[in-house]
Order: sequence, then structure tokens, then C-alpha cells
Amino acid sequence: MKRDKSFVDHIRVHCRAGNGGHGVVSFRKEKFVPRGGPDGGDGGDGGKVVLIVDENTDNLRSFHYDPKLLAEDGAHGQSWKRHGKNGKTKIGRVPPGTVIYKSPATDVTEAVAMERSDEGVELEPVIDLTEPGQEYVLLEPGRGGRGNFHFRSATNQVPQERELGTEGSEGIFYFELRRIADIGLVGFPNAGKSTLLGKISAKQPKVASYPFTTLTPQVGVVSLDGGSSRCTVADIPGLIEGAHDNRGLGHEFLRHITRCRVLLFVVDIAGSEMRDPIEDIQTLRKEIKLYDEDLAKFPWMVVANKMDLEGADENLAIFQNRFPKVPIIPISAMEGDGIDDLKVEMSKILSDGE
Ligand SMILES: Nc1nc2c(ncn2[C@@H]2O[C@H](COP(=O)(O)OP(=O)(O)O)[C@@H](O)[C@H]2O)c(=O)[nH]1
Ligand SMILES: [Mg+2]
Repeated sequence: MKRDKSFVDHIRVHCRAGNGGHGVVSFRKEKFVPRGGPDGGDGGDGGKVVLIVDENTDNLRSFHYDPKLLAEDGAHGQSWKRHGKNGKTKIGRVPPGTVIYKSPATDVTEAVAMERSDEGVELEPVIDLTEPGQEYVLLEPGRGGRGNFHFRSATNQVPQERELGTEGSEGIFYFELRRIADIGLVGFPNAGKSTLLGKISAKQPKVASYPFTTLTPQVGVVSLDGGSSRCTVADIPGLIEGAHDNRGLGHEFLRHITRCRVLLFVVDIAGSEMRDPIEDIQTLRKEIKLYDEDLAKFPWMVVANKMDLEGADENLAIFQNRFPKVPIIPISAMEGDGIDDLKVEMSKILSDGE
């Protein structure tokens, strides 16, 4: 099982619905009436645990600091037939594309022990939450018990019976963000992302049906290590300068790339009158960092595309001089040059992250 990273994409959450309050035994106390009739009220119902799909969140970070969803218990009934207060519902907000699994563990300690064992944990899928606004009752609460008022009868004016509230359900769950692909291609229009994806994919890349999207990522399957392993690569169109400010489809784009493990920045290294490749790489990095510091910590590398064009060699040398630590792989997607080396690097960076 993957462990927590700075960008929370997988987390254990302890969830408990509220217990029902107890009904009570009570009798009216009035002047001159030594023993009044039964007036014990009912317990309140416990609170539910509800998950709401919120398109304004794109990760599970809020659970990182408080990995619990504990609803309130219902209050016990009182005399004067007073009903105990119902427990408040506990709401958890998750991004679209969150899959919920249930652990066989009954408490957190047991869950942690299972995670640490080498055997792995058998998780049961509960629900795939996709639609913005969707609400899902994860755990049903306990019901309040009835007070002794309900147990009066012609033959029994002094009922001593009452019901106890029932227990709310409880469990250890795993919330996991659904991924689009292992690797996301990031680059300005015309950098050569589509050409590259077509070149490295085993088959024609498919349009990914990803629920909350107005963008249409293309996802290709790439075989690595001479066919012994594979990974998925997504070409997500739509990045423009100012994306972090939500210009164009900025946030939509950036939200998508958070659903990849590794980012591959594709740049037209030959450049043009319109674009300076070195500036482009810096701009891309900056957009990502401004959107989310944690996204900037994803493993990444640069693909210098269009090495077949004039000026490419010079620009590559300039870039390597200025940023000697940034891994940059020269290729020509069109001519197929450098693709094998690129695949080797892709394989390395993916296994580093595991
Ligand atoms: N000379 C050259 N042209 C390329 C190369 N890769 C892509 N192109 C061209 O650049 C243009 C934009 O490519 P495309 O893959 O659509 O870019 P995208 O917008 O990033 O998906 C197209 O005309 C491609 O044929 C390359 O390695 N060399
Ligand atoms: Mg394209």
C-alpha cells in the first residue's frame, strides 16, 4: 500500500456514526400526586457520516491533519417526555474521482498493524464518488431508544421498561484519488505532446472518460523495459500562461495533472519568434508552483523536443548550462529520435517514486 506523501492522494480515515441516545424511565412529579404517570422521553438518533463530492477540492489534504469523521451521539431522553437531541451529521468533502474502500480492521491500531505487515491489506471497494454534488451516506447512525412513556398500558401504569439506543456503525476506510495516468505531459500548445504520445504509445491513445472534466485527456499505454512493464501517459491539453490564476481552463488543467504521479514537461527546444524554450520551461514550473507547492514537488523531468530543427542544439546547451541539475532528454518526436532513451528515463523516474 502506498504511504502518505506531501500531496495526499491516499489516506486512512476512521469513521464512526453516532450512537442513539437511551430512552429513560421517569415519572411525573406533581404536587398531591404521589406517583404520576410515566413521562420518560426517547433518546435522539445519532448523526450519520456523509460524504459530499466537492469540485472545489482537488485532494484529500484536509484529512491528513485530522483523519477522522466522527458524528455526534444522540442525547438521552429526559423526563417530561422530552426527546433527546439528535446527533449532528458529520460531513466529509472529497474531490470528484475519490474511491472509497473499507478495511477489515475494526480499529486504527489494527489497521496500522495490517498496513505494516508484508501481507498487504484486503480492501473492499465501497463506492466510486464521481459526480460533483453527489452525497453518499457512508455510515448509518444508531437509533434512539424509546422512553418508558411508550410502555404504559391499561395493566401497567408504572412501566420500568425503556429501550437503549443502538450503536452507530463504525469502520476504517481508505479514501483514494483515482489517477488519470502514471505520467502527465505538460507543455504549451505545439510543443509536440500529441506527436510524442502517439510515438511512444503501443496503441492509439484513448480519450480518457474522466468524470469531472471539460478537458479531454488522451491516455496512451507505453511499454517499458523491453516490454516487461508498462505505464500510462496522459496528454492533457489546455495549459496556457496564467493557468494558476484560472485563466483559460487553468485550474481544470492543473487539477488534472495532480492525478498523475510524474510530470513530463515537453518543450519546443528549437523555439520560435514567439517562444523562448528556456523561458517556457521556467514559466511552466512557475505556473505549477503558484497553483500548488505540493504539486511542484512531484517528480519531474524535461523533454526537449524538435531536436531535428535548427537552433535546437544551441538552446539545449544553454539550458543545460544554466540548469545543470534538471534532467533534460533531447528527442525528436517526429523522427523518433531519442525515444528509447526517454523510455529508459521514464522507467527510472517511475520506479524512484515507489
Ligand atoms: N520538426 C518537428 N516538428 C514536430 C516535432 N514534434 C511535433 N512537431 C510538430 O509540431 C506541431 C505541434 O505538434 P503537436 O504534437 O500537435 O503539439 P501539441 O499541441 O503539444 O500536442 C505539429 O505540426 C507537429 O508535426 C518534432 O520533433 N520535430
Ligand atoms: Mg496536442
